[in-house]
Amino acid sequence: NINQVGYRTDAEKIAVFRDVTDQTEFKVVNADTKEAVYTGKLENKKENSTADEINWTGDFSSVKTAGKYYISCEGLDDSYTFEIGGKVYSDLIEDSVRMLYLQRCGVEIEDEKFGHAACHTKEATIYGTSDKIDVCGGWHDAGDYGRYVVPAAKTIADLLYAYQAAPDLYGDNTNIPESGNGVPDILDEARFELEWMMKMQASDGGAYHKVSCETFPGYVMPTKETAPLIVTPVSSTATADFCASMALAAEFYEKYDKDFAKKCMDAAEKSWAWLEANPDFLFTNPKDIVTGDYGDKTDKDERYWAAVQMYRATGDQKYISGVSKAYTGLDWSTVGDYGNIAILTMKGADKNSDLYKKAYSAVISQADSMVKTINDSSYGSALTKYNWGSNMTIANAGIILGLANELTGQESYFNAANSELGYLLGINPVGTCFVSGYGTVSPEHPHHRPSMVVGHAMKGMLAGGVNQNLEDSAAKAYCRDLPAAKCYIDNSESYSTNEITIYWNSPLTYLLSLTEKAASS
Ligand code: 9MR
Ligand code: ZN
Repeated sequence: NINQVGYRTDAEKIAVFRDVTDQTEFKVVNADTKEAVYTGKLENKKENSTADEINWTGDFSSVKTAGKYYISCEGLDDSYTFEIGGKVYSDLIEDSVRMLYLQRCGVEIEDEKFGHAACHTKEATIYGTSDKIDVCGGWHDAGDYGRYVVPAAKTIADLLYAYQAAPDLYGDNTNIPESGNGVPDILDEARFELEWMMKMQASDGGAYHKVSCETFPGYVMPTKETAPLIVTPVSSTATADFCASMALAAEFYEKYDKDFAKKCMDAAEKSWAWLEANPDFLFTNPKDIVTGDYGDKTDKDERYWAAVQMYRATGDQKYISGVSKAYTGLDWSTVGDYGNIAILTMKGADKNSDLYKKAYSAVISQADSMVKTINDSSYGSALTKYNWGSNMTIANAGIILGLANELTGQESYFNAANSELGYLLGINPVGTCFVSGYGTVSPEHPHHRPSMVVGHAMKGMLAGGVNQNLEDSAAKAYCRDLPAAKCYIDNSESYSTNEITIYWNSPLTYLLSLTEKAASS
């Protein structure tokens, strides 16, 4: 199993072998000339109990000449052909963001295959009232067309921090309507979501949790989902995430549009006031709206992120006066590490402050334990358990490792971050590159309504990936006899393994940013 999208010229290069009997060697073969350019040893024999395999690895890091290659090993099938090169991830980075354009709601989408007229343009009713508001805009969350503030905030954070990590990677010509306007397209794309989020702010400063219809639609294009839209009540998680996103955004748009930056900051302050006025807020989703829950047991980590982000935006200590510990998580439900990233990458951060030190040790201790797990795993995976959206968790681990590398300059963190990228792009027990349209074998039947209607997968979407809990009928049918790390099925009915979301794509973008930057420095 190889990284199907390719290896950077100077990076560590690993292939994983299974079904090895008495072989001890492998060869790297030039795909054009069929000449072996390198012979290496199979090493690191490991039993992988989650994949129920015995694996070996082959290290061919010393092959540094750009070109197309495959791996051959006597008695085994040849690997897929892969590339070694300086810019193997450029298209992937661009498409990982352009996918968000194709998820836009409320506006006409221009695309040869996935274009459509403006969808979801009617006003929405606020749950339990007859009040109507305009919440047009934003991205469809996933394979469904709901729009939810909590996962939106994760996506925004990933995009803006991806841009912060390596601004040079992001151009102004990725074929979105704003291309050529002098603002990097990734910021234009994020702004599209931010403007929608602003519409989700209630007059008291709180953020409504979500807008969707009462149930999920059939397998139709977004324009065909015409049931009434309902905005569900304010939640403290959505409000804190909103606050953090707006405070972060204010920083990035200052250079391009001062008025917009100010609007972001005003919205952030208003939501902060709501958080202060509602310290013990409990929220449960109305049960009669069966779309995505994005519920939570605690809002402490969201409040931590908001506090740190407000401090970073204003320099005012008052925001962090109540902070006593660093929280963790880059999930939609645990977001503490965004607070840690905010302080650790803040310009002029006081490295001796309690806040900085706690954030630093939270990140490094997670990274250290991830490195251990990755080194113990024959596929270089940071996970020992695979839940819904495991590919996001893998990408999130890569982000923590990339950050640890940035903070310490230690190569072991960089290699581990690259392992997570390798896992996502093909070095995994199911031999799949999890990004549609990339690599040799990738999702062709994602649970993504536009792709299902059009009849083939939109390009550049990261599937949720392996989920050992078998939470849909296709997974139950096709994966029931499989070992945990192989519970994935490229079937459009498998929403628990093969759906796509905006917040699974965005950590891939961020991970790519961090590793590209580290590779070039
Ligand atoms: O990503 C979410 C995952 O962590 C949860 O386990 C799962 C079940 O609650 O929901 C996932 O989110 C889905 C959301 O509820 C609706 N839109 C599609 C999302 C991805 O499957
Ligand atoms: Zn829509």
